[in-house]
Amino acid sequence: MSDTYRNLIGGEWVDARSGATFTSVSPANHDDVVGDFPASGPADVDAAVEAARRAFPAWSLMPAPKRGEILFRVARLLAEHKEELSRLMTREMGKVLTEARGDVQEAIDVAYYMAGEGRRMFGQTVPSEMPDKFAMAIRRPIGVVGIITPWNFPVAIPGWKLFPALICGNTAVIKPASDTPACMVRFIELLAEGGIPDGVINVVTGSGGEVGNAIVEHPDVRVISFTGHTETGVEISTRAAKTLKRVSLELGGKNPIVVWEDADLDLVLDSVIWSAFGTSGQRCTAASRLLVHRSIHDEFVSRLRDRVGRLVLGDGLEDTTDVGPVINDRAVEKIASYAAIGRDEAELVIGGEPAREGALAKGSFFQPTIFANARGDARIAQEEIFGPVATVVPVDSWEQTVEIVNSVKYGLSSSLFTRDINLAFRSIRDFDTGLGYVNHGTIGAEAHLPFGGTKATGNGHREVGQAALDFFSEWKSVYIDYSGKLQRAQIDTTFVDEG
Ligand code: UN1
Repeated sequence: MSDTYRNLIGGEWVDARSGATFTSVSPANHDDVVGDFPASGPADVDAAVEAARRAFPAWSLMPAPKRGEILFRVARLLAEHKEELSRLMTREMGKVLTEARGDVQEAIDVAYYMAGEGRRMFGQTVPSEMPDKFAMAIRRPIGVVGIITPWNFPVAIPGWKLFPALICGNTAVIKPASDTPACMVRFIELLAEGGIPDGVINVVTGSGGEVGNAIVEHPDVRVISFTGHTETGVEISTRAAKTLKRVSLELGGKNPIVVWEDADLDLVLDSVIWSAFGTSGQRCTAASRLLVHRSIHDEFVSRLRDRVGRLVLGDGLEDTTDVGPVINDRAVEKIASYAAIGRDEAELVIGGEPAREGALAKGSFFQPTIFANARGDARIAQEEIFGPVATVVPVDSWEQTVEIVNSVKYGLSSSLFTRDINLAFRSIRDFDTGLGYVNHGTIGAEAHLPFGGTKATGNGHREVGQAALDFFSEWKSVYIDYSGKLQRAQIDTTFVDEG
């Protein structure tokens, strides 16, 4: 059964001005059409930005604790609808139901965290260098923010971006990935039901070229927050520079799990399966490189082959499924092309092909795949594949391990399995990534610590936690002089060294 969905502009659910539509289909079964959505364009974006601009004064002047109360209500509503949203997510983008529930939970966690910020949102008060003068820095809302989100976390990531933006007093125009518009529309319906006023959040569905670019180039949009491919991030940053926007980019990863010779292999195997094949490997944080001490490489590979061979591919709504589909057939082709490259570069241990047996033929599936005995500089060990493919690279020394960990262009997540406390601390110091794990895989970041990476993973910003408040607010430093006379900073003070 397919449904017709609309854009949300200024509190009204409306079609695209052009009347054009596109469809979203389930990656587990392409015959299952999830819905029809507006194929919007720049005119729709203009209307959405105008609505957000009009809603800004009232929303930004509402006391932040009141905005927080609305977010608490939103959090509770999301929790009540968790199962429904999770099922829609699995249907629309494929991840298994347990993981879809985790995705919705992540948005709930951020909603609660940011709701609480309504009563904190700490600024800074510092002593002035002058007598009878007060000094502080406060956070101010910025204005209309543009949010462009990916399909792999279709509820969590919109929540990561929207909730801090809203608690800081901004209004938003948001565009979902073309593969997951239903998740976005349903999520936003719940936010509206929770009491977010008309015009504070506006949703425009459509392509990156038509809708994304119009948001990025709009002169009244002051901030862009984007998660997606590195090339798109560079393009967005370049376009946004013309209107001097603040831009936060969360881009690719090529995340290593390092397995040292003293590691607990049972724990490693559980963690590798979860980190490499969860969400069919389609997380920015997925473990796609397994740097394994040569002394245990062969044992590790053989045990991993057994575990991977038992993974059941299928529709994520079925309890028996371990690994769902990938997002679409273009993804299957891209992963297959990397598998072909991998066959020349390394030893194929298991998988390596699209999966088309039985019911799988109706969807976009790829076999969980392991390559072994690869070099650290192989393309499959350097480039982001974004699918259920992990490459094992044997390592001999700690120095070589650090070099290989840091040899990729990305720097999102890294993990080390060892019982050696000294190596554990060295990994935290020396692995050049924004997230570091010890005796835990590369996925599973929590909502209240900064999320993001180094190098080509982004442009230096961090999401969620306190860091998100810094991104979505403007500092204003305030000086109140109650001396009643002219006091010149840096001039009228006597410094200790001057007697
Ligand atoms: C992403 O893949 O872009 O740590 C986000 C994790 C999740 C978030 C992933 N909490 O894997």
